[in-house]
Amino acid sequence: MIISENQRSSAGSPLDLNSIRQGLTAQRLGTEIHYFAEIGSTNTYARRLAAQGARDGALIIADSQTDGRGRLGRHWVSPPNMNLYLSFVLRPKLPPSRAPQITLMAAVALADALRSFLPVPPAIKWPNDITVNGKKLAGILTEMSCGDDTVDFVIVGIGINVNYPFDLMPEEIRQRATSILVERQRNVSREDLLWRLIKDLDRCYGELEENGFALLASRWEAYFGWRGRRVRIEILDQVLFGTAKGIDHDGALLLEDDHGKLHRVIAGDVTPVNP
Ligand code: BT5
Repeated sequence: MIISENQRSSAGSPLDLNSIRQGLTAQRLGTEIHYFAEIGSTNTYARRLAAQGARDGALIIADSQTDGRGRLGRHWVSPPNMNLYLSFVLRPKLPPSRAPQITLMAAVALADALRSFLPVPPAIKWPNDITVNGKKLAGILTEMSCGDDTVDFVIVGIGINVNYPFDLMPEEIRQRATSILVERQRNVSREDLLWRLIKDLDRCYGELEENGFALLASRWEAYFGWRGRRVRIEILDQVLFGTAKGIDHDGALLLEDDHGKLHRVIAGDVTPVNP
């Protein structure tokens, strides 16, 4: 990415990881931290580290990304020193069929962490966006590697717009994106938010393994703003319309079509439509 002088001079300072390490009480997450001032993509690096045997909970974090990735080959805009770009290597003790629950667990943890930094509660947009007032504040990219009956590793990549001023957002995202700064009208400490996120994700990850998905699913539903709303779902080149009913125990979105038939949607892009 080419950064204009304007963007450079407006950027904040690099993350202070020592202050994060000092207060960290998480049992698994963040016990190994790899920091980069700039990287291609923290997810790509995390995959490589995981393939080389990185431990459960290893954290890769960067102050900017030159090739930040979204789903389906999309791009994640990642300017320096104002946002958070990070990936965790997880090695959950779950069968591969339950691995998709990791994305939903991460969304609950992320929404929990963001709550106290925002003037209004965040919402989850299935499956992987955190929105505020209908605009995208954060995204999650989960990538996994599974054996026949075990999950080898899951990479949970998270991008959060923190102190990202509206006028520095490129045209491609400006109308649909927001940041904590835009919502609160003042900067927040990225270190405080990161520390909080590591704690909340560590807690939710433990809950998923120990108590199963049911409780997390109900918390997910509480953040899901579109239950009962008419939505449009794009699945590759197919488009489906219907009413969002929530999620099932595997984390699939339940969609009731216009004939009353229930569909389980396991991947796709959802947008609300007016009734
Ligand atoms: C996502 O994809 O929302 C997942 C984003 C995950 C990014 C993190 S950053 C750390 C880690 N390392 C990586 O390389 N990735 C992860 P998706 O649902 O496909 O959304 C992508 C779309 O969101 C783009 O096509 C844009 O429309 C929009 N977008 C891109 N950058 C954005 C930003 N900074 N803020 C809000 N929206 C953005």
